[in-house]
Amino acid sequence: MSGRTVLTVPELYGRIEAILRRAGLNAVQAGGLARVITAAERDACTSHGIYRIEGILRTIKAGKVRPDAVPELAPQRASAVLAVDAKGGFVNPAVELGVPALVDRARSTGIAALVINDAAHFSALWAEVEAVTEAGMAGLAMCPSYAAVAPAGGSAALLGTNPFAFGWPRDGREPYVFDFATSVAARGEIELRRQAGRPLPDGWAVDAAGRPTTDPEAALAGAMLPFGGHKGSALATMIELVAGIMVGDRTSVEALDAIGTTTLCPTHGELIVAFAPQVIAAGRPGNPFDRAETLFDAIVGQGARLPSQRRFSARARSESEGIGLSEAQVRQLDRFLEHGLDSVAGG
Ligand code: NDP
Ligand code: PYC
Repeated sequence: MSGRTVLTVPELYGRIEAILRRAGLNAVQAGGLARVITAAERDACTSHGIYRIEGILRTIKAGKVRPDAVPELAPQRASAVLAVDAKGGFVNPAVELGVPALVDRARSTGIAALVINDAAHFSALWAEVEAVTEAGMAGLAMCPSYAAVAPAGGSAALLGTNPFAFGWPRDGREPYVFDFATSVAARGEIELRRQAGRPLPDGWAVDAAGRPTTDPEAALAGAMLPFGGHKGSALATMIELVAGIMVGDRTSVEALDAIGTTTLCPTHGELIVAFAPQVIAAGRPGNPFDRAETLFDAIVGQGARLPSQRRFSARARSESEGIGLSEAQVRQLDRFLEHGLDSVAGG
């Protein structure tokens, strides 16, 4: 890989964690963030990898996140509902604290929900559902973001890009996992295209006047569109309801009002649900895990690929060959480490 620097996964983690510590995050925050950013870069999910560090540093500099927060498992809300108060810090340490308690509970109740409140958010959700599948359970995760998406038939930003992820465990194999924005693409994808000077495909966005646009700049000033028209719009609305209003936290409109910009990480809640299939299917014919394998075989047997296969292949490649960074990426990471919060605008 000429012109590229290749780092092992632990080397990249070490660099990212050092940058975040230099920027003032405590060990709990820096560790949780460095793990999820490294994992995204390892899995070739560039829209939520090291590209996000600049926004994180700007969010810290703007005082919109608590760099010293230590999340707490809050008092139980109901037998199957657990809650973690992220205390205004980033969501990732709160997820790391809450998921082990969640799967423990679901093992006896069959289904349990983890509510996370008051969390700054920037990350992909597959990490959450993969952690649930590692305990042999199925998982769902969702959260609002900030108002950036027009509802189907509308023309102004109201809904978030609201990600939705699901995972199902597979014995001795990578889990079945999908994870996507309910907008036609993640906003990070539009920002990456703006930086690369690449137009958007038709149907992704409207400009500030509500006209269709393929210009990333105009799209960022206007509104993105939901995927699948009214279907994505309804799913995004459901996420506002159950992972915003129902968990007693901000909707995407409220999250945007609170930070005043889409260039910093919003603070809101997240909902993670764990299902123990063997408990839920108890007494019914067939083993749910074996039956799931029959379904996956039938999908792949038609020549279709399972979601996350690209990601798991990238993971295997990164683990054996390392992660390649461009010269510009290496320069940027060096600058972040040397100058800390002085390396980014705002404040
Ligand atoms: P993509 O459209 O890139 O991918 C969506 C999912 O579909 C992935 O699981 C992907 O697997 C799978 N997939 C893609 N192509 C195929 C195919 N041909 N056959 C089968 N499966 C396929 O995701 P988005 O751009 O919508 O979202 C990217 C990320 O952004 C997500 O991780 C999401 O959590 C995150 N996000 C976070 C937000 C936040 O507020 N924190 C807001 C919005 C998005 P694979 O990866 O293997 O290709
Ligand atoms: O990519 O849409 C996105 C996003 C919003 C907040 C974090 N990621």
